[in-house]
Amino acid sequence: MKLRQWTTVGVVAVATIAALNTVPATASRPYDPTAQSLATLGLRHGLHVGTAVSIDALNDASDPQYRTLASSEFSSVTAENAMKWESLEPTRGTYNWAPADQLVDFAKRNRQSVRGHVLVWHNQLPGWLTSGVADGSISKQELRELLRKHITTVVKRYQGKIWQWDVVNEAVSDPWDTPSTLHYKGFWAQNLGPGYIADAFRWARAADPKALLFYNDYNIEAFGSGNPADDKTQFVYDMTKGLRAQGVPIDGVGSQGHLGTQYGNFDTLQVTAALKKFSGLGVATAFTEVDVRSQMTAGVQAGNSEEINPRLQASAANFSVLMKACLAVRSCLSYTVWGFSDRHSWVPGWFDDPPEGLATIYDENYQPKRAYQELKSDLIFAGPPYVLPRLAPKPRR
Ligand code: 9MR
Repeated sequence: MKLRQWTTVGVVAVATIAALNTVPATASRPYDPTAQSLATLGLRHGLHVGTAVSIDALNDASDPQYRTLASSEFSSVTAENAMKWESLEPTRGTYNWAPADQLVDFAKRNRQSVRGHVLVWHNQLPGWLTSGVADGSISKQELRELLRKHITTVVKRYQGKIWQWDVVNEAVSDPWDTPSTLHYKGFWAQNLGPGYIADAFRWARAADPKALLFYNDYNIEAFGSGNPADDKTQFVYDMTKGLRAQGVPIDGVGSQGHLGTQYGNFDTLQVTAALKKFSGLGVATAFTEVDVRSQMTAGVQAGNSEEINPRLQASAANFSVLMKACLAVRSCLSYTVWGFSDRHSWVPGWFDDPPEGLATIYDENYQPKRAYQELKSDLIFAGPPYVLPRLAPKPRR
């Protein structure tokens, strides 16, 4: 890795550390880091702490706390759905920019960075596109051109306003898919072949020379067997290495971080090792969609604390593992939660057999949970020599 390709985003951090060290610790009002937001505490390390934002929740006049917390606790925002293709172009040729524009304006007003999500994904595609391909009225050649046009249009519209783009999302299969040998899966790979990945990054770069371009996926928090046939992290690592070797402008790998307390998850050192290994390729890293769900047993639903407490504690521990690993690795630029309150989380609507929930850092009444406090503690207690300001790569040409 050539050092000049990296810039430090520590200037803010150094300034903030200086500010923290000289904070008005007056006798009447001693400085209290626990009273600071996650955003402020993160920026001590040059780290952005972000959240996915639901535009519906943002616009709900009866839910003002959502807006308050979204604007005050986080230094980065991601559109939970508003920048997906089906939201942007529900009718062929007619873009509905309003919700995505609103998110970008919200971020600007609150001095937040924006993670753009998502340019190429096999889910939440417009019906006209998938049915056109299915009935043969859209040819493969036309499909490729439609993808190029979509990426170019969206990236150009927000050029200069997006810090990190999730260019390609979830391109790789899981061990439970058929065939179980890991492979490039889904609509785009099936119709265009895996070459669409390199194309997408090149088209995104042509449309915005400065945004950091990310590949984003789940279940890549730590390495497993090291065999790309069954270790998704290794598969994504090899893919990234290959793309870099071909000169494809991929600047980062986003690890979503959707965890569950019922699984055997990872310890901080395993996750740290994975982030370090990815940084060895010269790419930035980030946690992009963190949440830690739990099974909502009858006992949990009945309010049984013996069942609730271990879940909240395990959830907090998993949030913390990812945060500590991120802090420990200078390439880890941001830590984004996928919604911040159990009032607005994709989990209960998605996992219903058995039901799951309790996945975020605030409860349904916007009370901070243990997970929130642990993230805060991690940010407060971190510092040199092990936790240093972030290092961001220069966008690759
Ligand atoms: O949180 C999103 C939810 O509101 C949508 O219904 C769902 C549709 O697939 O997508 C959710 O967000 C996903 C994200 O875009 C990509 N990674 C997985 C997230 C959770 O499913």
